[in-house]
Amino acid sequence: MHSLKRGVFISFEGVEGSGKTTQAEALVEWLARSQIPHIFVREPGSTSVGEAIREILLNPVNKEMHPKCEVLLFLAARSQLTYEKILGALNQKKVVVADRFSDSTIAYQVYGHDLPARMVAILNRFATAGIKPDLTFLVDIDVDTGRQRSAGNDRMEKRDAQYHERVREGYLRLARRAKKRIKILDGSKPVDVLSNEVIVQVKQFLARKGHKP
Ligand code: Z5A
Repeated sequence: MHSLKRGVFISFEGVEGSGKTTQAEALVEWLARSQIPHIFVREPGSTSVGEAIREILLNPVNKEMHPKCEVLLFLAARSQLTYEKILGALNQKKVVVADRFSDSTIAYQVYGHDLPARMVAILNRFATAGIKPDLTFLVDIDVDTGRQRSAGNDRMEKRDAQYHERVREGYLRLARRAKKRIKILDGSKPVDVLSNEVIVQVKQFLARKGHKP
């Protein structure tokens, strides 16, 4: 069993169908094979409160949901996940792998819906005790290819292509602003090529944090 000097928080981001879940799962398999203590969470969800909120958020019946209500629900689910699972795992020096975290809210609600960035940042800090990922993989793909890959049936996926273009552009802007933390992956590459790139980068990252294999 390997031990880390401190917890490490890794998130995966991208537009629908980018392949981020596939890559997050591949990393989790590698962590398990390498006997590195870890947890895997997805957003919104991974707690019973969060999964109930996910159902409300993604249900196409809730078409009338206001963007302010939407952002507060995402943040409510994130807050529960942070306090119920993530903070404890980081304190226990585990690797936390998250399929989406705060960058999703900036991309989808700030860039996608034009909600005020400063207010969302304040609310996000309040919801999460200020934690943020140490390392983020942004799986970038053009919106059309992503939409062809995904089922496209939930309330968020049903939004028009222009909305998803704003989200993609938002992610790319975030990555330009946080080059050290956010690593862009070309989501059009084959799954195995991408998962090798992720594992190489995670190994280097953990080594820099003092982790000895
Ligand atoms: N949302 C938000 O608005 N604000 C927030 O704060 C948060 C979320 C946290 C739920 O997310 C929605 O909530 C999401 C953002 C919003 N809405 N949208 N749109 P989700 O993560 O549950 O849903 P998703 O983003 O739509 O996930 P997805 O469609 O499942 O996409 P994915 O995770 O990027 O892809 P995947 O499941 O890994 O792969 C999709 C398919 O492509 C699958 O058949 C794979 O086998 C295939 N695939 C994967 N990689 C490849 C490669 N490299 N080549 C070819 N085919 C591939």
